Amino acid sequence: MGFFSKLFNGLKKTKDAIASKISYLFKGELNEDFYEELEFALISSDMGVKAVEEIIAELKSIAKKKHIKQAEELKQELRNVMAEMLKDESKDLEYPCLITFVGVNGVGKTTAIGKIANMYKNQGKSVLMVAGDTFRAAASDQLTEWSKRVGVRIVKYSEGTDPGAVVFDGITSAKAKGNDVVLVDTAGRLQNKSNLMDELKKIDKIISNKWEYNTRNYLVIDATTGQNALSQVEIFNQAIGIDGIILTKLDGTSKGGIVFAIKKEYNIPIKYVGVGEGVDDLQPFDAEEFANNII
Ligand SMILES: Nc1nc2c(ncn2[C@@H]2O[C@H](COP(=O)(O)OP(=O)(O)OP(=O)(O)O)[C@@H](O)[C@H]2O)c(=O)[nH]1
Ligand SMILES: [Mg+2]
Repeated sequence: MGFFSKLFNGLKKTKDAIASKISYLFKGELNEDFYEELEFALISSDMGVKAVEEIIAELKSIAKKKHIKQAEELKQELRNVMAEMLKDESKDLEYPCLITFVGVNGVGKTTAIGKIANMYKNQGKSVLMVAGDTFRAAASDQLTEWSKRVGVRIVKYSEGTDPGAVVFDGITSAKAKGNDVVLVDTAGRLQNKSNLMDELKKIDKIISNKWEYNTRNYLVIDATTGQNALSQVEIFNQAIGIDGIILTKLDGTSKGGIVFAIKKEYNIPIKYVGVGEGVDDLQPFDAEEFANNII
């Protein structure tokens, strides 16, 4: 199955959830009841109040401007407004660059690194993985497996090593070898949350001191968590600043509407979406494609 059919299938639950709530609305005359029902339906699709209010206001203004009288004619406009809202306006990455992957445990950080390493490798970039999750021995084993599978270099140390030291050595090594892309894995769980944030801040500081090129902090979020995703964005963004979101496990949930809430509340672009466990099941996020798929 190709990625687009996978994305389509991956988003099927989200699409069905939204479609089942709104499709019957787009009939008949456009009036205040229509907007109210649409607002309610979208909010109950995990899109978040702010995003929905903006979408409704935008639709009203379009309807006025274009003299739209029938609800049906507004459906395509809804798709356009959604695509516009999700549009990524951040600058393209320049190389060399170092990307740090953060997120609570089990969301799919290590898997995302494997998939993204593969993507870069296929583009002809030289990639280095850095096993910054030293909390569990299995973590660096898992990343090592990916490095072998994809065929890229990895810097790793034994369990319990200071992750800052691993990152430091990773950077030194990447500079010596002239790598284009450095992908840093981090722990998702430590003794407690404040330990985790302290550790991430330390890693972030070492990176900003030692790596003078481009950096990005990508927060990996499991789409099945729904609204809880927002508090994860809040916490990690406050600790180290988040430049992009990777939304995984869209294949297993109807809660894909959360991308609107994240974009609207934090103005952080969605960079990648994951729709499965295979090496090709993660792709750059495309706002147009996403909006087409759910409307
Ligand atoms: N269905 C599905 N499963 C995924 C996706 N991404 C990751 N997974 C699975 O989720 C599980 C956890 O993935 P990891 O990459 O180990 O997550 P992590 O964030 O590194 O976890 P910790 O290192 O424990 O913090 C694995 O079984 C992955 O195969 C996805 O997009 N869809
Ligand atoms: Mg991991």
